[in-house]
Amino acid sequence: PRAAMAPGAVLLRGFALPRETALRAAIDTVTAEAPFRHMTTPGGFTMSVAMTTCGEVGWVTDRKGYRYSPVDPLSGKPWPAMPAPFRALATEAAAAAGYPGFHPDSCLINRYTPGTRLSLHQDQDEKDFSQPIVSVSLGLPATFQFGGPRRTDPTVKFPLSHGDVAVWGGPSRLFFHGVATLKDGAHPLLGRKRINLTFRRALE
Ligand code: MD3
Ligand code: FE
Repeated sequence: PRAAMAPGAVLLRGFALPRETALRAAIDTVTAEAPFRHMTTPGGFTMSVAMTTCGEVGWVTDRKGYRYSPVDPLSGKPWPAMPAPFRALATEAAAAAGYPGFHPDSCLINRYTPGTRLSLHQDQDEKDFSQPIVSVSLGLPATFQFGGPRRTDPTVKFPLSHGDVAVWGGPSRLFFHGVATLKDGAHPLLGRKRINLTFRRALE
């Protein structure tokens, strides 16, 4: 099923379900090389969500600011390559949502455990905002909070479940969004956590 969430934003419920086994194996491959870590915001807060990356560049934050880096600051080495099942899923989901020709160069992997959250923010560290963002939800369900172009715009809540894929393009690309505090639970495949894959084209 395909549903519009906002202008340019499309929710593909269950789109990743047929690929869950391959995705899970690919996540394990990436995190063996580039482990999950809790990064620090420029304001000095430690993020409750743990993150890692694969692809040509990875989104990082520390006291110096937010940016894309070609190397993992933990190892000093390039990020792991983007696994083929990741790449295929992102490109196919974007096309299904009306954005053909999407070729991400970065995949941020977010790990939520019960009690963690991602506060309201915009994704604006990429060069070309005409490129959409594809996000994949795996594991425990979450409540996604979706606002508008201004921080003070009212938010609407969307439940996101295992296998759901959302594509954010057009005007929604720069909308404020966040994830409410994750409720406790256990998922049959992933256990007590939620994994989110966020595919972006960061460079030109
Ligand atoms: C709406 N991740 O990594 S995915 C992020 O579930 C991020 O981990 C959340 O926000 C998560 O930056 C939400 C959905 C998402 C991703 C990017 C967006 C929604 C978006 C960009 C613009 C508008
Ligand atoms: Fe975001």
